[in-house]
Amino acid sequence: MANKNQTLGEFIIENQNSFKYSSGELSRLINSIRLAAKVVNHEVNKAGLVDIIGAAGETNIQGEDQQKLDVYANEKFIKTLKNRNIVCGIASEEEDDFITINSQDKNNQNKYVVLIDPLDGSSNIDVNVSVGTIFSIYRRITPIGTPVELKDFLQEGSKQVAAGYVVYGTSTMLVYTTGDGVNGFTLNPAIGTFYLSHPNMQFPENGKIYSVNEGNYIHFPTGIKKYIKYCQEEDGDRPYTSRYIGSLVSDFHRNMIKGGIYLYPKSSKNSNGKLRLLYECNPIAFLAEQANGKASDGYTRILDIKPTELHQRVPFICGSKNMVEKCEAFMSDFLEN
Ligand code: P6P
Repeated sequence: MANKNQTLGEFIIENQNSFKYSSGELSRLINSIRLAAKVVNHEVNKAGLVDIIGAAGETNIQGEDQQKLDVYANEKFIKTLKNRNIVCGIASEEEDDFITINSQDKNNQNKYVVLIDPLDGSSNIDVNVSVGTIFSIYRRITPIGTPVELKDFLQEGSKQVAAGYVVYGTSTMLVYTTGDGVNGFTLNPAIGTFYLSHPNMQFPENGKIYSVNEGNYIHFPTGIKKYIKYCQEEDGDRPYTSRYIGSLVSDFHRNMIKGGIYLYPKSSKNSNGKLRLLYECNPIAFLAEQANGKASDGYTRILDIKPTELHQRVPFICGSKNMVEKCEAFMSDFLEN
């Protein structure tokens, strides 16, 4: 039972035994993410003060200008996970390929792999808009003690053992699930401690917020266009309110608390949408379902999609269950050829 104001450390210990694989390693893994989140939070909060924002002059595998804070966050999470010697492999949006940890150590009994988007929404950094870190954790499927393989990362989202995000906003929060509900912890920066501020987070089944980049409207499939017009019609509790921050973690976090739907559909510009299945959509979808919400690509449950590539993109519709199902109904009524 969650009691408010419990620290994250106390919560992890108290709930460790409820986790079916409870061996303490996952607790140590969540603790290492907690540490990295505090270190990155410190840099994010002073990004405007030192010459750490602005492009690092390089582009990442996504072909996007790599902001220095992207590089910093990526390095910090990878270093923290490596130093704690808890995982056997890491995949990151900022790394072309997955990283093998301690493959030469025959005594390496590490059984978890972590996939991260170290700083999602990084285009918001130099305009002081909130950004986030997203993480996804699986048990490896290849033999313990051997080098990790790509198949350890290409597991369906339904196989995740834990997932969560850090949102660096007006306050910094760590929100995660191990498959037994979603709990949110707020950082007290004065003492560097996360406190349980949002126990058992649940999506309202209905909401009044829709989050989509309407600048892409003309490129959307017909079903999405029809759903957006439905959101804008006067009827019952509509029109809805449009809120789009341009940071998945922030839009998702607000919608989970207030009720709403987030859409990043495919379009004539992006045939599979923009968001990455493994370290954006799967962890967010796991959280959504654990919070009584829903996540699909418009037709298929996100957590059922069998990944084929580390950085593959999928269309993403996620949020309050009734809103997602209404959008899916429009998608099926206007099936695209
Ligand atoms: P657009 C940030 O780059 C991100 O991956 C999500 O956090 C965000 O919701 C989306 O892309 C914004 O993309 O094309 O609307 O700017």
